[in-house]
Amino acid sequence: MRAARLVLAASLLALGLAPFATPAAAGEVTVTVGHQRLEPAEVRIAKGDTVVFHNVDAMPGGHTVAADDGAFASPPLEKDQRWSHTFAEAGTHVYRIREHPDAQGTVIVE
Ligand SMILES: [Cu+2]
Repeated sequence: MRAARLVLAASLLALGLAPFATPAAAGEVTVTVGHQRLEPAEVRIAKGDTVVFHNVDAMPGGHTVAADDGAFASPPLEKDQRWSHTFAEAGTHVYRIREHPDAQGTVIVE
């Protein structure tokens, strides 16, 4: 593994790229998805940030998060599966767990 990492670093240097550089500091927020809950229910992010939806509860068919305005929709997530979406535009998106429509959340992109 160590050798592979060195080879990769050397290759990146040869390409003129900085190896293992920290990517531009785009933010990332994680929302926990459960049977009837989204935590936190409201997240406030900046343009270009990513929200990671982490499903922690097992349910036949999984849990799907989908925005009312169609801005995003995940595939059905199995337990411990994550799905992320990056928000390029400012705006407010109300979304819910499709299988539990009362579990509603909001993503505010400033
Ligand atoms: Cu459920």
